[in-house]
Amino acid sequence: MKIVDAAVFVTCPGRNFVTLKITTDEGVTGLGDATLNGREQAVVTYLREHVVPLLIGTDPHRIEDTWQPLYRGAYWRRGPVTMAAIAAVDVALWDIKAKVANLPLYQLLGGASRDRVRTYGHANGRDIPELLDSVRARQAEGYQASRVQTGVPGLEKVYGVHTGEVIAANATRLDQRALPVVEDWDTPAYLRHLPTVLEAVRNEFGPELPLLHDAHHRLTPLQAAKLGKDIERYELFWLEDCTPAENQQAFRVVRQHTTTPLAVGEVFNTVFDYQTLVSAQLIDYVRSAVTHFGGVSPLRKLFDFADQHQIKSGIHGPEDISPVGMAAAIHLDLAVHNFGIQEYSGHTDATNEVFRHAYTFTDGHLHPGEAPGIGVEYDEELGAAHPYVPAYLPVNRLADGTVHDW
Ligand code: CS2
Ligand code: MG
Repeated sequence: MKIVDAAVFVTCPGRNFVTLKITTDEGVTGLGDATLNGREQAVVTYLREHVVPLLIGTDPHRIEDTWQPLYRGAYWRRGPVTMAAIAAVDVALWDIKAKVANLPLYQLLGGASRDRVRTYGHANGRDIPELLDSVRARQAEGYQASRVQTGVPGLEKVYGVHTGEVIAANATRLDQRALPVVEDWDTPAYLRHLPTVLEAVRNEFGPELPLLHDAHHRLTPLQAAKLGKDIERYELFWLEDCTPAENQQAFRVVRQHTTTPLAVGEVFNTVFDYQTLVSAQLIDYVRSAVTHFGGVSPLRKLFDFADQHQIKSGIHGPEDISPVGMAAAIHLDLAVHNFGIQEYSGHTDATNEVFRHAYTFTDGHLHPGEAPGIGVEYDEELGAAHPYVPAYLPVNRLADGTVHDW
């Protein structure tokens, strides 16, 4: 079997997605997600100019022997653009291999280790009453765990909070604009406010509801340590991205002050980003997505490394991971031993029409389905009807104008 074509599609059914489609001489095709939110065209060009020419004529079954040359042969290895491009190839080749075997991908990854995949949804509100309504709305949709994010008194535009209830399945993300929206931030105000938010949620929903919170890289290590300690009594499932994690040593400060479980890694793209965090037991969940981490092949290796330290998976799954990337994640979630939880925001109706998928969401759990491959079909005609729309992620500034992590 040989690869005879590899096409890159960009579509925007509510938000931009980049999809790679590899075609073999026997007519079997495979899909990969190459979406890098806010930098999509960089990956499109990387694939079309530097990767596709290397794929034509090669054997699609040699997944590892395709991945390694793309990683090592680039010389300038790692990074979000490179690893998103490699991820798309890796997933497309796994899709082809599983289709040829006439098996759903999870069967090639060792088979099911559980019956279904537990998820968490996004609950958000400008204020506490709106947040409580949003948690109830997620529960009504079947979610049995919720990430909780609110506005901060005195701030106008805060991460994770949309004016009015934005349910990803039916609305364009408000954080996408032709130029970056400027959001505002005040760490002391946030640190004072979050414990009151969690107190209110626990009072309303009790101690059992798994709650997650994303600090989105905004705290210093000491601020993260203080917050982790201040909210211990609310027993979060995890506190995510509490401090920028490029400096892995920073988590030693956080870890020595709090037992709040820590999740990190959605912006990581190779195992080296985790080396100290995992080997020194500084975190509890690894967050990378198939799409940003070079594909199923390396993410599976990361989970095995994490498992040696009793660290679990928590694959990143907001709506800027396409249904292709989501499907690949769910197959991996079903198969790996050290599964933790899967983030799942759902997608717009228009997205689910472009990307017809076999995975299902029932009672807060996902299942990849039994379709051969990853179980996704891309409708090229419908996809073309939603042309690319330039869009950036927001930028964050403090009251004095200083740029801060978004
Ligand atoms: C967030 C993401 O879901 C999360 O945990 O960190 O929504 C993140 O803001 C986006 O993926 C950025 O594109
Ligand atoms: Mg996050």
